[in-house]
Amino acid sequence: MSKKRDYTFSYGPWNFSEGQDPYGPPTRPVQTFDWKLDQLKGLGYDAMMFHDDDAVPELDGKSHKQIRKEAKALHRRLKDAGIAAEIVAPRLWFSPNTIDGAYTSNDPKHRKYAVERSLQCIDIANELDCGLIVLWLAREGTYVRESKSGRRSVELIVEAIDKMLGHDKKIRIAIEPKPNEPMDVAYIPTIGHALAVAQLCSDPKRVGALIETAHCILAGLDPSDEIDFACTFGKLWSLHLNDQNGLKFDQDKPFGSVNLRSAFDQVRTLERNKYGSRGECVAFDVHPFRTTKIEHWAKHLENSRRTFLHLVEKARSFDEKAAQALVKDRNYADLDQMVLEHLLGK
Ligand code: GLO
Ligand code: MG
Repeated sequence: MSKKRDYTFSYGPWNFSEGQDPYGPPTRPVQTFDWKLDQLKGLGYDAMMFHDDDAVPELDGKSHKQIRKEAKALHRRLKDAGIAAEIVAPRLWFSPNTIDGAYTSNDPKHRKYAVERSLQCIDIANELDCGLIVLWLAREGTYVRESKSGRRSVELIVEAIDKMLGHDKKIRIAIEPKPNEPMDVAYIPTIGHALAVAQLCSDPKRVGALIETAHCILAGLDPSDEIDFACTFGKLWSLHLNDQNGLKFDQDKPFGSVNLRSAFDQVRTLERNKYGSRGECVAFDVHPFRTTKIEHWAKHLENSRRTFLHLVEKARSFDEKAAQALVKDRNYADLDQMVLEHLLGK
């Protein structure tokens, strides 16, 4: 196990969602951005994740100069509050220009919009002193597979990333894969796909990945193996821990709330890979339940962090020597039980 280290925690303003689902309206009123920022330190967090329009609201209607000015003002506020901007992500799934995809839209005007917005996102990140862009490729896929070419789509994604790498010689890009939702089938469903795309880019060293627990589960994969895979390449640059109950809509449940053992495995893997020692954050991409009352609105963030820290202790106190002896003896039955009893505190 690695030496004792502290982790740096992060969340996004969207993690205080209002409870709406496809079948019903919000169950909580919209909170201001200021309120969301004010909660951060008290909850034991250090950094905030941003979409480009979390940082500069309604940016499509604003001039470049105005956008820079607002981003600068936000940077001052963050600095005063001692909060870092962990990532900035272009929100390429709200605009009428991205109905048929962003970088992979069949309409060249819309592809141009997506690239320009991504370059602007880099400018915002620079103002926020943030060197990491996250690409969740929400609409890069299809509802009707015959409507796009898979090969052409991958090429278009690479072209778009190359434009971003060319726009700024230092910026790094972390691709956040997800196999479905909102699309039926997505082009970059797993970490293997994300890292393969990185190799095709003009500067592969600056293209890596962000892993989200729920997205791995939706792809039928083990999150801790996905983490290990990315770490083997030195490419895990951010993380969205949460949980997911099987193959259904993306649930973004509190970390460990469905499968504590899998959460333990994820934390143990992070510890073994010394995740965080190069400044990477542990972010929780979790949402409150629809039933959550206003006064309990931050519980999912508080609880995810608590569970994570308990599991760090569990990973560090796991008797690795005894485990290795069982491995040597191929006594996986007792290894299995040893993990369960460790988690049960027996
Ligand atoms: C949705 C994604 C989303 C992204 C966020 C950052 O499934 O997990 O929450 O992480 O927009 O790009
Ligand atoms: Mg996410």
